[in-house]
Amino acid sequence: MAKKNQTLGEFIIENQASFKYTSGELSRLINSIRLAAKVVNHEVNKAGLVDIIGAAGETNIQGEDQQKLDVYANDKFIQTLTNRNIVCGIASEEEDDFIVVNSQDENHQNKYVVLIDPLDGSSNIDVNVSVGTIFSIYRRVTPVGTPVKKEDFLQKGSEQVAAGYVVYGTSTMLVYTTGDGVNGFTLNPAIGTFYLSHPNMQFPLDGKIYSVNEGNYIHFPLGVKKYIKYCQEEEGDRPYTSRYIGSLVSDFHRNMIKGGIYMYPKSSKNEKGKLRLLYECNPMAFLAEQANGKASDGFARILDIQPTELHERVPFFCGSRNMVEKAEEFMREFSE
Ligand code: AHM
Ligand code: MG
Repeated sequence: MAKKNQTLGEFIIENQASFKYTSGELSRLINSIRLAAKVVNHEVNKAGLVDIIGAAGETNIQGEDQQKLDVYANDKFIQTLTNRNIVCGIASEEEDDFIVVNSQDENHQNKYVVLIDPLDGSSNIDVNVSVGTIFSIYRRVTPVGTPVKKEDFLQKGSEQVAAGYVVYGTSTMLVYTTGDGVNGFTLNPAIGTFYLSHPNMQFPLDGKIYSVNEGNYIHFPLGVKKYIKYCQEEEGDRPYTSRYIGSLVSDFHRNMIKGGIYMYPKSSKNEKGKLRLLYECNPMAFLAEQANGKASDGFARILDIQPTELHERVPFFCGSRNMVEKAEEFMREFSE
């Protein structure tokens, strides 16, 4: 039972027993993500400041080059997850291939693999706009005690045991699910603790916000063009409002709170859209469904797609259930 003002640490311990595999391993894993998120948050918040200090010559005295933040975030998440010896494999947007974690534990008992987008929307960093980390967790399918293989990562989204994101926004939040609803925790930066601030988050069934990069309009499939026109029509509660940050985590987070749809369709430029199935769409789709929303590729459920490649892309329609269903209706009717 979620209690307001509970810390994330307390929440994890209290809810461990309700999770179907209760070894404590998943709890330790989420704790590691919490730790890495705090470290990355600290660095993200200094973006810009480092430039100011740099201009005064201080970074040169240290002899350190400013590391790109997405590379920094990638290193921190991988380091934290491997140092604590709790996963058997990691896949990341920043790495071409998956990483086999060599457990120091002789019996090599780790059961979970993690897929991450360490800093999504990182083109927003330079302009002080919110970015996020996305994570997805599976139980391995190959035998425990052996090095992980590709098939441990290429599982359908419906097999996820946990997923979540961190949004580095006006405040920093960690939002996650273990398949029993979605809960959001806000970081109190003064003491470095996440508190449960948004228990049992739910997408409103309907919404009035549509989020899509309309700069790509002429390249979109006809169904998407027609749906966008529908959103703009003067009728009933329409026109809807257009809001697009260009940072999936932030657009999703806002839509979950206010009601809305996020779309990254395929286009004549990108046959499969832009977003990656394994560490962007699947975790967001799992969260959406757990929050009473919906996620689709325009025709079918995201979580049912059998992945074939680590970095494969997929068209993505996600958010308030009625809105996603309406977009699917247009996609079916005007499919070319
Ligand atoms: P990234 O992983 O390279 O940051 O790309 C993913 C991001 C999403 O967060 C965002 O919704 C989308 O790309 C924006 O793309 P575009 O600039 O094409 O609208
Ligand atoms: Mg990304």
